Amino acid sequence: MTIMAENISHGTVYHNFIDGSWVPSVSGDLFENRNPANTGDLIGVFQKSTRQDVERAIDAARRAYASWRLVPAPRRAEILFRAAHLIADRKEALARDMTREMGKVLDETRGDVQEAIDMTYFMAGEGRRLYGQTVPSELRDKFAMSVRQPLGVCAVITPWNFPMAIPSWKIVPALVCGNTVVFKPATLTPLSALSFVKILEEAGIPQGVVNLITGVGGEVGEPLLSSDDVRVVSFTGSTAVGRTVAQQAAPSFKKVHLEMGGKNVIMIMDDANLDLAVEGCLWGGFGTTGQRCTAASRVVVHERVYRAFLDRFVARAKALRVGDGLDPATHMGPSVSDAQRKTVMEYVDIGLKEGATLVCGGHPLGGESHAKGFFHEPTIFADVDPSMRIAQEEIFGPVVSVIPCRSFDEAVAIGNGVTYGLSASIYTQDVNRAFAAMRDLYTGIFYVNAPTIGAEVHLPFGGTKATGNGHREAGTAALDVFSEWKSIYVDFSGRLQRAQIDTADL
Ligand code: UN1
Repeated sequence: MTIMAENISHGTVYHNFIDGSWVPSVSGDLFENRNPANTGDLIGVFQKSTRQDVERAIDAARRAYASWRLVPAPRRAEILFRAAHLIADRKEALARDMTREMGKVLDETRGDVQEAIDMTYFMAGEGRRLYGQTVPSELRDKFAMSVRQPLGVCAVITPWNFPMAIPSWKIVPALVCGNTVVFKPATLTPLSALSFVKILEEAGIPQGVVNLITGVGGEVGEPLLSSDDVRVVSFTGSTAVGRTVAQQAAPSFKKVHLEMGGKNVIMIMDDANLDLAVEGCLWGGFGTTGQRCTAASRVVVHERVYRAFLDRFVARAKALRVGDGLDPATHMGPSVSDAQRKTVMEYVDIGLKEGATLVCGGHPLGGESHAKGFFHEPTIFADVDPSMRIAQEEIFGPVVSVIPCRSFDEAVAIGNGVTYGLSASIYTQDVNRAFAAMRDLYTGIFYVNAPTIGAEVHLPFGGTKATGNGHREAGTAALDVFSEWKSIYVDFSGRLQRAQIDTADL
């Protein structure tokens, strides 16, 4: 069966991918995916899957694991290298689909696809490494080593804001380590997920090794989380859902990797290059319409440069053009959905009620040019108190809170004073301050003279506190999520040697 089932009057119907075939859900139910910049533009119609579909996918992945784990890792990696080539060949088309699907501007969707290419090449390289250790034994004629072993079926649950990059961060390391995958993408971005899986299929991934199930969170997620056959769950999304994932996965003792919310801070010191800081705050705050877990939604500014910074920041934010991400003149696209934009509007109300000063934006955009999408003005609140909800809670939209501070120490305290710990940054010319901040901000990612976004695939990605549960994805750290250690001792002495006891034998 082909990837596209049929072209019916209301759009192209796309299928699930189970056990090497593109198949409809047993439910016969479908859901629509529409362009958030123009809701008249139907991207496609996707399967609203049920427990039964998920169980079939898990079963296929469980069976495929028996042979995939024995494929030599360098051979597994060859398939991944081919996949990386294919993504690179199709980069422009994939980026255009992604902009239509979730709204961010083309430059950014090209970056998203590039991140998937980078990750796939990087992890394919790991196929010839996957290093373990060989260490001396404490006993004579005995060899000691540790090797990475796969775990089995991995459930991959991904968000809509990085529709190809984040799936690649999870699926590719899972595969190179020898696991099999059941992939449940966000309901808002099934097409990018499907294109990624289609490329893996074309690159030669064997039947059942990667399975894709589209559908609504609870219905598809619950059976994935409760199944004894699923051994790893890797989830990126909100902290509230992450908590549920951890709870549902606990009874079957799955390895759970959670990558959740952020309330990231840019700290601007009185010696900062202000023009550079303004550029960083625009990109960090309004890039991806503020819909990144790494978004710079708080800016803490030293009182000596507060006014000068704020004036320039507001002037530049007011000049940002909001519109369809496919239009090269657009700086910022829409919110991904009506619900997401409503959340933004609610937080604008909350900020006003809390007494923050609205200095830029604050309204949804309508009118002829914006009527068909979920557009909202870039919004800046000034004179924000660090305890306000707009300075504490993740908004996931184009809203930045600017907070004055009197000293470096106060900036660090405000920076750390949230429940999240993903990314933070400082703008300063003072190397001493830069190093102190690097050490003292309790986050998983830190930048100097750059905004809070822009992580590269070969370094660990993740956060502390309510952002994560101790794991990191990307970099070789991702291998620790998708493999576990086995320590192996080979005694070639021909006699019983007792560790810790036969110590006299030098
Ligand atoms: C996310 O915000 O969910 O560092 C991921 C960045 C991107 C990845 C962001 N490379 O902003």
